[in-house]
Amino acid sequence: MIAGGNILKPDVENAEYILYIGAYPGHSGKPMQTIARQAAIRSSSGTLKFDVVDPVLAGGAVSPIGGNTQWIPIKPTTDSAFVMGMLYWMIDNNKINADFLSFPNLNAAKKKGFNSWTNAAHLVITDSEHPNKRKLLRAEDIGLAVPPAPEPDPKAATTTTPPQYFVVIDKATGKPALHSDSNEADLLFKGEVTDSSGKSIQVETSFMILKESIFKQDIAAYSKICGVPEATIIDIAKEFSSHGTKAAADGMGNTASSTGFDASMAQYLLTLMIGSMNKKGGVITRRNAYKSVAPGPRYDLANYPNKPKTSGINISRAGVPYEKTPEFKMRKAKGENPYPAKMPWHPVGSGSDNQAIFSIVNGYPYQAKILMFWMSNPLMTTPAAAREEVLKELKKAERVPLIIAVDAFMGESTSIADYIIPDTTPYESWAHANSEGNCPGKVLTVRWPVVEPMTGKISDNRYACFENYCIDVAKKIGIPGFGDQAIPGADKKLYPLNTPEDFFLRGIANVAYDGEPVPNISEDEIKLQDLETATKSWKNSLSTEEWPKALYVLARGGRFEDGAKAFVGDNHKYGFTGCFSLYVEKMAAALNSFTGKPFSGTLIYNEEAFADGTTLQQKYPQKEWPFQGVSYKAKFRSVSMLANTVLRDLNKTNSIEINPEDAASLKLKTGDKVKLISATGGEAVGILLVRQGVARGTVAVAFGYGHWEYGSRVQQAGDKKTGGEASIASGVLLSGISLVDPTVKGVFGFSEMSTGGPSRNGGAFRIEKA
Ligand SMILES: Nc1nc2c(c(=O)[nH]1)N[C@H]1C(S)=C(S)[C@@H](COP(=O)(O)OP(=O)(O)OC[C@H]3O[C@@H](n4cnc5c(=O)[nH]c(N)nc54)[C@H](O)[C@@H]3O)O[C@H]1N2
Ligand SMILES: Nc1nc2c(c(=O)[nH]1)N[C@H]1C(S)=C(S)[C@@H](COP(=O)(O)OP(=O)(O)OC[C@H]3O[C@@H](n4cnc5c(=O)[nH]c(N)nc54)[C@H](O)[C@@H]3O)O[C@H]1N2
Ligand SMILES: [Mo]
Repeated sequence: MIAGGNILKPDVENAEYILYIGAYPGHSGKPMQTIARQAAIRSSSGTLKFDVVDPVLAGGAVSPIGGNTQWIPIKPTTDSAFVMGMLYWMIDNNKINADFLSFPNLNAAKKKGFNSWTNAAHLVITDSEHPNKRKLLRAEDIGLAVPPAPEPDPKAATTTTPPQYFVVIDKATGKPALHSDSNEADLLFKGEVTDSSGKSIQVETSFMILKESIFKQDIAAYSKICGVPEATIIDIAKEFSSHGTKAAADGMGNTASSTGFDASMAQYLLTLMIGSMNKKGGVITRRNAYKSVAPGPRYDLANYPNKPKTSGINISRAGVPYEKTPEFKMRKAKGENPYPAKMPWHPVGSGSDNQAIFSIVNGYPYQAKILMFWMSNPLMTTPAAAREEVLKELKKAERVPLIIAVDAFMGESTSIADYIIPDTTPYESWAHANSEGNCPGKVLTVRWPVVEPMTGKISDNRYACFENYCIDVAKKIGIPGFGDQAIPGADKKLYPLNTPEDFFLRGIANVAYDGEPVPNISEDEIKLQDLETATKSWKNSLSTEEWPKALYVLARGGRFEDGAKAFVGDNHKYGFTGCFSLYVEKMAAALNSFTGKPFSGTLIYNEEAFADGTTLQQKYPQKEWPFQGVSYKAKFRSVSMLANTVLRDLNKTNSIEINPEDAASLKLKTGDKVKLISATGGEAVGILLVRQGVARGTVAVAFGYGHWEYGSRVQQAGDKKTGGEASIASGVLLSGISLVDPTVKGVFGFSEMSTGGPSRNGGAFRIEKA
C-alpha cells in the first residue's frame, strides 16, 4: 500500500472535480503557488469544481462567495467516518467503478485502458482457525500451481523477492485462479475454497471486507461522528462519483493526527473506487524526477566502494514491529506477558524524527550518542517536543553527550547544540529539488551558488557549509565514499568528492544525460549569461564533454519535461504500477505494541485513543475539554520564514481562533487575552479571534509562530551580540502544548500507534480568560 498524501496528488490541470480533505489549494500544499494558479484559473472558468472538507476555512483559491467551491466544516480526526459515509452511498447506489476493481493485475487493467490495479478482488482468509488467518490467500494455501521462479540475476545489486501469487475467483471460470492469470475476478465473492487436503477455508474478497466494515453503520451514524450533515455527505458522494475518472481526492496535513492512517487510507480508497488512479484528471504521482543523486547515466551517486552496510534497530521505533525487538524476545523467553512494550513501537511506515526525539529523551530503545540537526528544527516542529519536560531532558548530557547543529540561523533546536557549524542559504548553495507536485512530467530543479557564501572561507575556494563539514569529518575519521577516489563513473573510473560541486555537478550531469540527453548549450547562451565566469572555479568537477550539457541544465535552473507528454492517452506515464490495497495485509498482520491487538486491514473509524487503547473521551471527556486543536500552515509564512521581514510584516502574529457560538458560550470575544489549556498539562496564552470559519468544538492556531529563538533573544558570540528582535517570538505555538500520552511512562507525545504519526491535530483542550 502507498499512503495517499505522500506520493499522490490530483491532476489539477485536467480534473473536473477535486475533493480536498484537509488541504487548501493555494493556501498551503505543495507547491502552493502552482496549485493556487491552476485551481483558481480552472474553477473560475467553470471547468473545475472543488470542495474543501476541513475544520478551518483558510484562504487560497477557496472562497465561500466564489463559484464552484464550497467549504464543509468537519470535526477534527473524523475524516474516515466522513469518507465511509460517502462510500456507503456510492456502493449502495452502484456508483463505484466495479469493472476497474475487478482487474486483479496490471495486464488485465491495461487491456481495458487503465494502468493501475488493486487487490479488491483478491481473497482474504477470514477463517479464524486458519494459520494464515487475516492474510491474503496465496496460491500455496490451496495448492494452486505457480510458474517457476525466475532465475536470480547474478549481476543484480540487490536480491529481489520472488513474485507472490494471490488468489481470486476468476469471473469466466468461477474457480480459484492466480491473481496474475485472471482478466476479470469476482469482486463480491464470499464463501469457501478448498485446500489440497480437501479442507475448506473461509475467504472473502478485500472489497467485501471493506464493504462490510462500511455497512456496519449507516450514513446518519457517520454524519453524527464527523459533524457533516447527512445530505452534504450524499451530495459530495454524488458529485465525486459523477465525473468518471476525472475526479480526485486529496489531503495532507489532516493526516497528522492520532487517526491519520485511517484518514490517508480513506482518501486513496475514494480515488480507487472511481478508478481514477494514474488517470489524466484523476490522481497522479508527484516528484517524477530525472535521475540525479542516484545510480545515474554518468555517475553513481548512491553507491561507492566499501559502502558500509547499516544494521540494527531504528532509534525512532517507527517501521519496527515490537515483536522483532530484543525486548519482546527476552520477555517472551522469560514467560512474561510481553505487552505492553516499555514505549510504543510503530510497525508500519518508516523512520520518524518526531518519534526519535521521544526515544532520545527517554533513553529508549537505546542511548543516543550524537544528535545532529541540519535543515530541521524538531523542537519547534514536533508536537509536544517544545514542552518543558522534553527540553529539560534533551539538555542533559547523559541523554545525548554531543549535539551538533549545522544551521544558517539560530533555530530553536540549534540553540541547544554544543557545536554550531555555519551553513549557507539558498543563494549561496547547491541543491537538486524535485517538483513537489502539480506537474505530471519529469522535473528536476537545480540550484547553484550565485553569490559568494558569507559563512567564512575554510581553505582555497572552500567555504563553511554542511557539505564541506561532512567531507572534512569523513576524511578525518576515515569514512569511505569521500576524497580523491570516491564517485564511480559510468566509465568505471573513480572520481573525487572533495567539494560540494564535485557532488552536485555530477548529479547535474546525470540529469542532463538521463534518457534522451539534453542538447549542448549554444555559444550565444554562454555569452549572454556569462556562464564562463560563473562556473570558472568548478571546471575540474566535470569533463569537457559533459559541460555543454550540464550548462544547458544550469542555465535553465533544471530540466523540465512538457507535462502533456507525461500522458499516454489518458494514462499517466509515471504512475505507480504496483498493487493498490483495499485490504492492507501489513496492517492486519501488525499488532499494537501496548495492547497486543491487531490493527484493521481495512478502512474503519477509530476514535482518538492513547497507546493502551483508552479513548480520549474516556480520559478527558468533552464536557471538561470541549475543544480539539488544529494547526494549519500560515498563509504568508513557513515554519522557517520569519527571517524575511516583508513576509513577517504581513502577518505579525497569530491568534487562538474559535467559532462565534463557542465564544458566546464562554462569554469571550475577539481580542480577549485567553489561556489555551491542554488536557495533559501546559498552557499557551494568546489573543482570541472569533470567526465563522472555524468549526464548532475546534480551536485553530496558525503554525509558525511562538518562536523562542530565531533571533528573538540576544545571542553573543565572542563580544558580538546579535538578535533581540522580540516580535519574532510573537504568537502561540499549539504544538508546544500538544498532548502527551499519559498511558506511556516517561514523556511521550500523543501519537498514532500503527505509524507513529504525531498528533498535530485533535487532542483535548479548554479555553479560559487569561
Ligand atoms: N504544529 C504543527 N507542526 C508541524 C506542522 C504544522 O503544520 N503544524 N508542519 C509539519 C511539516 S509539514 C513540516 S515539513 C515540518 C517542518 O519542520 P522542520 O524541517 O523541522 O522545520 P523548518 O522550519 O522548515 O526548517 C528547519 C530549520 O532549517 C533551518 N534553515 C532555514 N533556512 C535555512 C537555510 O537556508 N540554510 C540552512 N542551513 N538552514 C536553514 C532553520 O534553522 C530552520 O529552523 O514541520 C511539521 N510540524
Ligand atoms: N503558506 C504556506 N504554504 C506551505 C507551507 C507553509 O509553511 N506555508 N508548508 C509546505 C509544507 S512543508 C507542506 S507539508 C504543505 C502542507 O499542506 P497542507 O496539507 O495543505 O497544509 P496543512 O496546514 O499542513 O494542513 C492541515 C490542514 O488540515 C486541516 N485539518 C486538521 N485536522 C483535520 C482533520 O482531522 N480533518 C480534516 N479534514 N482537516 C483537518 C487544517 O485545518 C489545515 O487546513 O504545505 C506547504 N505549503
Ligand atoms: Mo511539510
